[in-house]
Amino acid sequence: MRKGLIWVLILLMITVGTLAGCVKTKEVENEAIFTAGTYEGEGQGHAGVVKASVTVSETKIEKIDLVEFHESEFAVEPADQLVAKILKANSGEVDGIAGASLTSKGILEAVNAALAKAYLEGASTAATTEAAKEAVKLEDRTTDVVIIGAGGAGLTAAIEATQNGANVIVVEKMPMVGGNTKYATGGLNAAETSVQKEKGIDDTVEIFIEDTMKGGGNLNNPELVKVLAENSAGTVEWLMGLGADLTDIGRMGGASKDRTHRPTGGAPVGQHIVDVLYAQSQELGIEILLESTVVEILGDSSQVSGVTVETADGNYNINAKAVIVASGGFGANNDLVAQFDPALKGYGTTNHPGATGDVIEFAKNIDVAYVDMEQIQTHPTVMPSNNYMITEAVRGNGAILVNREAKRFVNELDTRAVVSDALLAQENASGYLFFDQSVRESLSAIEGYYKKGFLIEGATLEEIAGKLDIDAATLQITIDTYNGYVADETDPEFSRQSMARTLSVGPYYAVEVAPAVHHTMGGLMINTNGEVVNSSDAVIKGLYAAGEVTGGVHGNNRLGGNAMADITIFGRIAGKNAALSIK
Ligand code: MEZ
Repeated sequence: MRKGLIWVLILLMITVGTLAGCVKTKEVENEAIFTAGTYEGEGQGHAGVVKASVTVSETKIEKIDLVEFHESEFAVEPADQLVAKILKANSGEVDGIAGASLTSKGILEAVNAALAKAYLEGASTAATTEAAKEAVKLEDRTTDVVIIGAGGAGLTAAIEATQNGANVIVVEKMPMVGGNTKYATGGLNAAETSVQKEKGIDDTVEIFIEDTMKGGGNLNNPELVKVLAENSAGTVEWLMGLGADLTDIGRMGGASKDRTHRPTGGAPVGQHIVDVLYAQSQELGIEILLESTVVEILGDSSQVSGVTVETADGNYNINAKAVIVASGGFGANNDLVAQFDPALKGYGTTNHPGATGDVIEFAKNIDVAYVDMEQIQTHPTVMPSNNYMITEAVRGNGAILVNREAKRFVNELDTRAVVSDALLAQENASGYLFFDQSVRESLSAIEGYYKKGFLIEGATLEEIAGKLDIDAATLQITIDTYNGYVADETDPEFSRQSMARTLSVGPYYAVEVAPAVHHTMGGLMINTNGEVVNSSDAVIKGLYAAGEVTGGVHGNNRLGGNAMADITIFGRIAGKNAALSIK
């Protein structure tokens, strides 16, 4: 029944279509189309007015400055890409950047309003007509394994496949590697590691499995969860062998043991792991093609044979014996998110702009099976003002949540679904993440938030209560009560298990937080070998997948730290098996 509903939604999505057409545009060269000068134009972006100052010579758009731009930090990269695209096309008639549609709309409106003032009479239409779109066929290529996506899963798979003797090409639509992995902060979950043993943490693979199944509402595929837990320690060793620092350990929501591995001092894990994987891929000579979008998987529901790639210069096929899909989830595509979970329409997201679920489009001809597409997770502690995620590790290291009545309202380390719902039930559908100087000093990721100016600071509880406009006396009672629970090692109000430290050392800090879309748990159905299956439950020969593009590992709620484990563990499995399959 559920599968039927999913297919209706997928068909709907296919008809809506989310991919921008990538075609080569012909330019009008050496023909005067502008009156040289600098012109201004305005548009409406996601977060307000976008104003562009556009400088043109007689034949060319020379420079674009976004002189007014209020979009979030996550929109800066796509905005730069769009400006580069307009300059390259020498025209404002280009497609927006996937995943940043409203920001793109604002920029394009502003640039085109400026260009309208610059065009010589009649030239605008002439230029547009001349820029008639024309696909160019480039020369095809051949390799052993082609990997779609250069995020954490794709890079990991590329390394394993290469180390197992395959020639590999990685195809990435964004102008940089890393995907969502570069935003991961909290850490990577693993049980029975050498690092845990050194710290005397008594964890087991079985407890890791239990936590993951319970956290996912037992909707997870237990076989995949077993693979995740059993291979976690080995993968931590593998990453450390490549030079990763995973020697600090913390606790995330829904975990009953400290098993979230992260760099020394609690530094953000994602960019570090991307740097390690990228350096290794370069050392191995792996070819990574950026700004190259896969638009089709070649083959059918029984066997695949490569991919079709689109670039600004044209299209070509990469013929391959195996294809690994590691293209990530769809958290940045709110139209898709809302089709699967209408309650999330209009939500912000923690995802990078490329997380748009392109697999729905490029795999539509091979009848892949999808699982759990409607399972979409919100992360509870995201700043509503700019969609910046404040890592769960802050709570793991001792922070609490208070509402506008200055009271706690939830076990802060319950699963994300529970904490998100609790936040939404508060006044303004948000709350304050609250901690003291000792928590700040325990986690270096917090220094980043401090330097970015995200934290509200008060020397005393009274001062910070004033800044938050909440009742100081109630806040004092809340903190005293909580500190008592820490001392007693029991929280009779909310049954919080891990209370790392009391909140008693000023200054105190707070940041307003609310839920935003974080992880799409559904995706391609895979087996324990990382092979993709079709809608008749048969393996599609030569097709593998890993990471957030797959479904089944996390059930209805992914535990913090399990994404980094998922991408690296299943990335390794897919890479190795793809390479071995072609020998
Ligand atoms: O795995 C995650 O999503 C995670 C640990 C996020 C975070 O809060 O840092």
